[in-house]
Amino acid sequence: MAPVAMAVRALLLLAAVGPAAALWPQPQLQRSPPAAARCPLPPARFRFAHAAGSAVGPGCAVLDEAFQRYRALIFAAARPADKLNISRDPLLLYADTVWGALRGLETFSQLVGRDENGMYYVNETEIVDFPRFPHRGLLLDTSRHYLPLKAILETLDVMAYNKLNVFHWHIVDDPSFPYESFTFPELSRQGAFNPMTHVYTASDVQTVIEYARLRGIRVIAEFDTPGHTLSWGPGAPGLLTLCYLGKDPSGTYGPINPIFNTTYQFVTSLFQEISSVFPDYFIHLGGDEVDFTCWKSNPEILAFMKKMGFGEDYTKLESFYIQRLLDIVSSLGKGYMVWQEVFDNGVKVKPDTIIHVWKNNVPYAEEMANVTKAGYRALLSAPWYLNRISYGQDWMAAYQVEPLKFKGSSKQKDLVIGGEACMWGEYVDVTNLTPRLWPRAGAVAERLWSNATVRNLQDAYVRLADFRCELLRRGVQAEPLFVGYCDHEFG
Ligand code: CP6
Repeated sequence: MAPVAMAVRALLLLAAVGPAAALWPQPQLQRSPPAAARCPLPPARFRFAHAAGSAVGPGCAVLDEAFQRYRALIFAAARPADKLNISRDPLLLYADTVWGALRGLETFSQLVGRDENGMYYVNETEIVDFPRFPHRGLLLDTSRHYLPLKAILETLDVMAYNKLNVFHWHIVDDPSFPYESFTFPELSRQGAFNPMTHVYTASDVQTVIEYARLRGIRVIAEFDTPGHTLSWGPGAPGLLTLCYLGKDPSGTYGPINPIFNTTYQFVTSLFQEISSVFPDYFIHLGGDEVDFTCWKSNPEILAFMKKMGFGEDYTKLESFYIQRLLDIVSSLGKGYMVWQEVFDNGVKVKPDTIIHVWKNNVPYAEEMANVTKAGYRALLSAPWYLNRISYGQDWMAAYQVEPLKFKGSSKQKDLVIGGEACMWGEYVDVTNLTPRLWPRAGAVAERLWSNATVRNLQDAYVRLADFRCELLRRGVQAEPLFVGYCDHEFG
């Protein structure tokens, strides 16, 4: 009997200071005194400022612009008549880096509430926070459907609200090549759905990179080869393998042709450009789902297989290509990420390579164990395919994943750098991207940010439903988790 009564008292205590601010993702430590002071935040008087002795002052674009953004977000509906003559001790935010300060500003913005009279306030709260994993990504696919620049930028905003910090840009694939290359302009001229309207110009790409940087988000571009490259064909004659029907070319094409020197000259020039355009140390080189049927049909490839002593083993040919590609990209001073097949096929990769685990044919935990046992860094996506939807609350399955639940030493666990939610584009374009992503990607974001012990579904439900209302308030068309309503009215 006693514990029940105590639990109720505890609930009442919380109620007495108003609803505890629901934060998403949950910080590592959040503490309010039993009778937390309520600090009013009159919009007209509120200022973000650099503390005395801070290593960063005005003139740092990352913080100056973040101050403006968060002021607008917090006081979105502020009336000019709001005035209150109360001066308070400053609220303090300490961070080791400007990127940490950005995360702290996001948390602060989520702490701000509004009372019945429309007054803004924060309750006295102490928060200590840091991410559990350094790589918290989201993959967008702009090849199956073109996503307008504006949709990408808006997604970057919401990523920052969720403390996600890596935008994995799966920019080209079989159906279209929207990346405008200055070295090979024919690629998008002939490979984009529409070379005038459905392309990312050099300026668009710079806009994405800078917009992301200002929000503490890295941009990792993926140029997936040797498979998933059909759209490259028209703009790069001779690059793809010609498939045969018996003795004659069938008129269709397969993966990149790995047997010609011209192929390697082409990829060298293309990746030279990519390494200079995308400042991140890592490039994602793909390497997944290579279909061997076309290679098997081509007599020149058969002759090459024989000459190289590969027998019937086409993974050897695949590895031959990937190995050369990796060496090219290394020589450009870049690190690389690859899909798990590259590791599964035994390709020799640099020790700092990130292996991206995506397959579900074998339990992904086994793959995480194997990759880390071999000493490579692992990135998890297998349980986080947000493009897949089903009836019901499928965010819960994504939420319940434990990335470190596999057989292995603590040294192995240290090699897990995080994960990525994937939004493959076969059935997704600008019309349904946002509601399919949010708040579902938030489940992945919290798993990657918060402590491993934060996994109570009921608690997460309440906070995520609340966060989803906050997303609506911020103008994001996030879908509902379940039955309910938001306090604010939306058109
Ligand atoms: N495109 C590319 C895809 C997928 C992959 N690579 C994919 C495979 C299976 C599912 C979803 C996406 N569409 N280039 C695999 C990494 Cl279920």
